[in-house]
Amino acid sequence: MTPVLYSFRRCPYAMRARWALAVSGVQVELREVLLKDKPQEMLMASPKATVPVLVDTDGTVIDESLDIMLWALRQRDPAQWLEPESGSLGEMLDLIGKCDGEFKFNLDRYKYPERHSGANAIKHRDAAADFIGLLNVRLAIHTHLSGGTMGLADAAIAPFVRQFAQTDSTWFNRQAWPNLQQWLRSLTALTMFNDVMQRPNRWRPGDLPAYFPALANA
Ligand SMILES: N[C@@H](CCC(=O)N[C@@H](CS)C(=O)NCC(=O)O)C(=O)O
Repeated sequence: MTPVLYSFRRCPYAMRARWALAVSGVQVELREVLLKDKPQEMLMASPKATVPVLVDTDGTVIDESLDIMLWALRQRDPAQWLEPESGSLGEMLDLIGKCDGEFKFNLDRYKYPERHSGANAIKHRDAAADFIGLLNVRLAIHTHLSGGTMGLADAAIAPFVRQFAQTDSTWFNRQAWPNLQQWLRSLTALTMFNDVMQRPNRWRPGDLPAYFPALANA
């Protein structure tokens, strides 16, 4: 039996969960869903109805992306994502909390002002930019958010910074955040990120299982 992950390719929360699975090598059966037409199997496991959702072999359900990352990395952590070179795991979790809290709030209103009763996109872009500036300062010290190699915080935060960058890439590229821009370019150029962003077919009950990450010798 293999744990099941309900996922949506373009969701930044699902991306970071897949990234941790990819680096840990903990394999799941990947079920790609449509947010507009979520399968009953997923809704029964997690009525909260957000992706990603992990259903473990013993039936345990984990429906928060960060918890899925920790679940995978606590089983296998060959790249030591949970052992930052600089700072502590607690400090990484605090930084991720800032991303998921205030930064995500402003990102949503910058990206989709029409979905938030006509929020002022520029005001929210500039508020979100405070967090980007903070990351840029951290990245002047090390190439990654918690040292010289990639860790949990990089994978947990980069999918959201990528969304921020893509909202108006011309504007983003003009900003003076050289360390942050380089960090984002290098992370998204990784082969592993490419694997995380593979386009799966939509899952339907009865399909043959699609495993993620793919086994090297499969
Ligand atoms: N806190 C959750 C948030 C997950 C989340 O909000 N995912 C979005 C997609 S990116 C979702 O499923 N939204 C419900 C919907 O669009 O129907 C986590 O970290 O897993």
